[in-house]
Amino acid sequence: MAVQKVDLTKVKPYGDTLNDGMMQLSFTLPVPYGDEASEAAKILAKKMGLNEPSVVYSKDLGIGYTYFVLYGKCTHTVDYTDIEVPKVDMEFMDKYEVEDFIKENIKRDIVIVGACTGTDAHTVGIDAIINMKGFAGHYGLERYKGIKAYNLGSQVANEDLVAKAIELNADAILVSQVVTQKDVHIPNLTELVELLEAEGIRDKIVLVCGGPRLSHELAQELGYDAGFTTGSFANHVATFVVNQMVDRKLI
Ligand code: B12
Repeated sequence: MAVQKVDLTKVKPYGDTLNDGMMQLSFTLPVPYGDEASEAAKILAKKMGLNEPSVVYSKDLGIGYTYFVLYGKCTHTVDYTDIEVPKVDMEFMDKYEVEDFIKENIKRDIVIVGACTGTDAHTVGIDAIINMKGFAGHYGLERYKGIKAYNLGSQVANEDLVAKAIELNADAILVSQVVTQKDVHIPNLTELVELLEAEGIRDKIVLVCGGPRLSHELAQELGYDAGFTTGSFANHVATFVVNQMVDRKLI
């Protein structure tokens, strides 16, 4: 049987056969559980461009709310060949290459301070990057020779992070933001940039943020040097930091 070729200029979801458009959605509507609720879900799906919508599961959430799982055939396509995603575009070194790079090009220990800031209590992301044991087989920055890494934990106020960075004469600040509900991360990330500018140290520091719903593009828009997201490890951010230090003559 000949394999059907994918037209990357007109990509659409795949279920059973190529280009059938099949998608699964899950969502909640603020209406009481029942036939009318399912009908409302299907009407909504049609308006979203899903043909033949079918509610395959619905659950009464109580007090006038219903949860749905719905299948439908997407009528839209995407031109994949036209997509450009801004990202940190560099050859990433591994831990040992970063250590050699520091020894040869910076010739001193570098200081990195990190925290999950604002009201955000998610420590696991920043721990994955900084803590000794690292994440998914990638050691964290604490284990790197030539890097003195300080993890301040979560729910750290921007003022405290800046004070610690000044106290330690930090070369780089790493910020983690995991909660993005109601865009709560935007004013928080912006405030840090403003505080660093007010202290006159923004230009002397490599400033990086990261988190599952952050992007390099957003980070740059907010005044950060880079943004890292899901799938990033300590060696990625370490490569970026040491290169920035050399390129911007921060050594
Ligand atoms: C564990 C967890 C918790 C734990 C956190 C414990 C802890 N010590 O961290 C607890 C139970 C406390 C918790 C609480 C809450 N949580 Co929670 N939580 C999670 C969960 C299940 C896993 C997060 C995690 O640990 N991921 C693993 C790490 C390794 O991944 P990561 O953070 O993405 O980090 C990687 C990259 O993003 C990147 N990275 C991250 N930071 C940085 C920083 C830098 C500098 C760099 C370079 C890279 C980088 O590198 C990491 C490694 O690759 C997620 C759902 C999920 N499955 O993701 C929800 C989730 C994050 N939580 C969520 C919510 C809503 C909450 C609460 C608000 C719930 C509530 N109503 O109380 C509270 C928040 C409290 C607060 N004040 O922050 C939502 C966030 C939704 C949103 N868009 O904002 C999620 C997505 C669940 C959901 N689907 O609704 N949570």
